[in-house]
Amino acid sequence: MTISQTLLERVLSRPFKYLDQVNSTNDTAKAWLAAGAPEGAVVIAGAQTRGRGRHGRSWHTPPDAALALSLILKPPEAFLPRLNMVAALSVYDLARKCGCKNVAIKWPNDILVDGKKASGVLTETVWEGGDSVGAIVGIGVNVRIDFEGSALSVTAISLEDVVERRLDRVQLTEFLLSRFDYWYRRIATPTVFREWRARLVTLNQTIAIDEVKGVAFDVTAEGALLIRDANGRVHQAQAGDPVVMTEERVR
Ligand code: BT5
Repeated sequence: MTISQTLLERVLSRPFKYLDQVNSTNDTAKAWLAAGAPEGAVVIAGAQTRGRGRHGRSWHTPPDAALALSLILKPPEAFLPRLNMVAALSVYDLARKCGCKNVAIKWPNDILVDGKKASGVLTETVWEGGDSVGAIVGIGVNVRIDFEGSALSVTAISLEDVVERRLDRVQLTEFLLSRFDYWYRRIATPTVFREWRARLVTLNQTIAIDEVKGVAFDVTAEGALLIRDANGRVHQAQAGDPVVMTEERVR
């Protein structure tokens, strides 16, 4: 079944816009924020033609095979770093709810199922004269994208591949947003950071990130990754893509 405005209206009790196709739900959400969207409003799309990842990368969202949505939020600035954590925790809960057993968060906010990426999060803050006027939390979840034969097949996975049954994207959307609200209500407490940290598969892995190689031994409360290199020096990564090293490659 495809998602529609009518089907979503039955389960969502928040302001939302459903569009069959957009360039990027983050861009539509930004425009809605500028036009006065209320906190918690969400843009949901059936497909994205120019879905975006971090650092200008692209995000693949073919029609009716994924969740692609962007929440509009206005948290106090101090809590902005926790939005990624809230999003990652919500998707983690969603994957578990679907029946996936082997779910983990790869720092900073990829959701891995059976070691492959099932979801990504792109949070963008909108600033006006040095103040944040809101943030857009974009979440993409692969539900039944067929990656076979594509370059992504090695690293990406869809939830239906894992649970081997048909999933209802309207129900998934409703559950994901309700878990988002659950964690977002706790954003001012230490719980969000603690629970996000507890689900990070990256901790204690030997990784390479940018020019640094070492053991990712912890994260800061703002979400930065702490890496200890072979000389005992500690490095901090704010963003990036950790690559897990085998012992061989470290030496
Ligand atoms: C992300 O970026 O993982 C953030 C993705 C956020 C997507 C959502 S969808 C709703 C909202 N609207 C948007 O326009 N974006 C957000 P990053 O960590 O940079 O990962 C991007 C990389 O993941 C790409 O370079 C590909 O290698 C890979 N990739 C692209 N599409 C994928 C997919 N559907 N599943 C798994 N991997 C994918």
